[in-house]
Amino acid sequence: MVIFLQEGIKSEDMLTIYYTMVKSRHYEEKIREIYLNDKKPLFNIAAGKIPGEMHLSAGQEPTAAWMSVLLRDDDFVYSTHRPHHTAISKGVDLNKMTAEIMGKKTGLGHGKGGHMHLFDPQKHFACAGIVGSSFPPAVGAALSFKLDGKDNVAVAFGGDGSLNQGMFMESMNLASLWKLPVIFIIENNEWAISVNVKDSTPLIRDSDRALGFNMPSKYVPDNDPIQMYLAAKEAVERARSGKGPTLISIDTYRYYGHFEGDPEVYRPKDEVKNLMAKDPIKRLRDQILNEKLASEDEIERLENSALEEIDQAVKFAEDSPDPDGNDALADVYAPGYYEQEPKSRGRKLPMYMAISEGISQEMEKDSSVLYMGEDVGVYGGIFGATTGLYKKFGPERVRDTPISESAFIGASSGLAAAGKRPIVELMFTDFLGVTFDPIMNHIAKNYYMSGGNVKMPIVITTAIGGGYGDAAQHSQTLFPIFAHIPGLKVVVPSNSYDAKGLMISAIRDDNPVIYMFHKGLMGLPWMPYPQSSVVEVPEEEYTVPIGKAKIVKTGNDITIVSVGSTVHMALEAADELKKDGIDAEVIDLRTVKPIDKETILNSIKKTGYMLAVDEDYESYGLTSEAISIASELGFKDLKTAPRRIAYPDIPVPYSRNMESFSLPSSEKIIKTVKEMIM
Ligand SMILES: Cc1ncc(C[n+]2csc(CCOP(=O)(O)OP(=O)(O)O)c2C)c(N)n1
Ligand SMILES: [Mg+2]
Repeated sequence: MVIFLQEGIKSEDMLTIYYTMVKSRHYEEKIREIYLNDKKPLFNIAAGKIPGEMHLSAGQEPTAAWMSVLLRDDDFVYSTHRPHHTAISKGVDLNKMTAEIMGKKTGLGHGKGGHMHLFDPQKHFACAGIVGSSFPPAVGAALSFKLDGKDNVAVAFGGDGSLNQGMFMESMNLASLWKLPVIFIIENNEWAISVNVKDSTPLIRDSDRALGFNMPSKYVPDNDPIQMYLAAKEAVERARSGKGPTLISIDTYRYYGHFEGDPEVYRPKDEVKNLMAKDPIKRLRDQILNEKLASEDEIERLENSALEEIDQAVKFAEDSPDPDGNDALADVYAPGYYEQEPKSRGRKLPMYMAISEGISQEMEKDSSVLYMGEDVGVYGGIFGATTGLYKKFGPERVRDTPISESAFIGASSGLAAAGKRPIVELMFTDFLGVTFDPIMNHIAKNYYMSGGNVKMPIVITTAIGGGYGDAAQHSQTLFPIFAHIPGLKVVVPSNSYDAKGLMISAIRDDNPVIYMFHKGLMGLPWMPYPQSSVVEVPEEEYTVPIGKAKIVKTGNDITIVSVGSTVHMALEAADELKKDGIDAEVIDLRTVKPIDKETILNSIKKTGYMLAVDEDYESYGLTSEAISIASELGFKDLKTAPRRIAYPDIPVPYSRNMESFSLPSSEKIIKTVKEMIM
């Protein structure tokens, strides 16, 4: 009893930790048995009751078991590709988790996520298969707690392999900077697949990483569940009392291979045997007996009860139906339709003011809306999208961030899961490269992988386009990179009316919306813009439906499909073409994804010709998509092959002549239209 009393640990807590560890261990052994059964030929991952890869965590139980006594259901946990012990420790529904692992309809994600992508919204647990990706969403959830004055904590797990990920460093920095209630846990099992931590990380102790972020840390040696509990207790208390984050690193070990089937050529054969000799469960059991916290019989009863729970969960999963093939099509986008018609015509505003007005009105109405990004505060955004918001809503809700796009854009998924409606600004779309993982693999897919249980109401605003000599890294458009990813919506306003309405729609949408504004349409005093982008904007709130194109000029002779900047070129061209007796119809797509096929097809039914015009690269781009819609679904209505004007497949050049040579223009449109129909 002495040790426990000295440390101030309640005996029932120790027994709960023991129970959790035993349950996790037996669970892994059971899952392994089921997984390996029927894997013929040996380790054929496509065969057997459990699809896919399997990463087991037997041996690592001490890293997580403390959660069973120190965390509440409403605390958040973000875990890794090796998640079962963490899920069990957080109290995730074992029936649904097992069903998910078996790919069943009754699973946590209805069979869409699988063992690396478990989401339990009741227990606020999530995990992911991208190494290092647990950290940004934990920062987001923690930010939400802090903003709401709650005493919750968010816990993020990562392996030794995640120690050198940018997402980890950026998240540590944000958490420390903003004093967020996050606990970062590094489970150092020495191996990242076959790479030993000595060959990846030049640190004496992983916890030393915290020094660079002015963050307190704890190092737990020897896979010790009690030391881990004590370290975590301090970290949880620190977080709950508003003192900020802690990094805990624990030396742990995994008994099985990186995945089931791993030939383990990289580690000495006797390593596991030596590790098992100091098994943490056995050690804790001995300690409990020595301290007389429970008798042998009581311990046996605990173990049997864990086994029973597991058997029940396996039975539930095995008895559950498989999903049908076409169930795959559900849960890509959250439903929800709203329409708010404008009541007045309003006054003329440039696009940047229309955008900030829309955001401002939504922020006033809905306290869950907040805006984060670089220079979005006092500065009002490099392109003015947040003009006036900082003054009105203050630094908490209009939040300047360090240049850490992975962390703050990644944090938006945690904010959304915790009930916020974040808007995050990627200053230039060209910077997408440093933050694509959170967008592509988490924000876009969490709703689907969770079987429609975790919504991601996030707006990512980003500036697009060239025409002002900013060259190859600040002038791109890149619609298709976003539009290609299921789960994302992509909107592109061409004028101030649409800009405000689409922004309000995007904020209210329960799905992630990429809001792409063209710099040359914003109406900024220091950048030329077409007068036709400055139109009347109603003062009150209204929506522009996402997924609905607009015919901005009706005509009978040819359909010009355009978006953003090219709408203005198309309108100018249509005016000129009139002089030659050509009556062009101009479609402003307004939404790139989902694209409005109906409006395109109805138009070509009338005109028989289609020209798609876009400022993005030609190959695999928006113009390719428009042409494929016309050819595949409207072929019978076409009098000649559809054509396109797009950016040539070259990086954007700097010098004026070269850039204007490459950009679409009204002259190019006029010339192509005449070639097509005269
Ligand atoms: C960003 C990323 N890079 C590489 C991988 C492939 N991969 C999956 S697990 C893993 C090793 C991870 O090691 P560690 O973080 O120590 O976790 P452990 O497997 O030891 O639990 C690698 C390289 C991945 N999933 N994500
Ligand atoms: Mg590892």
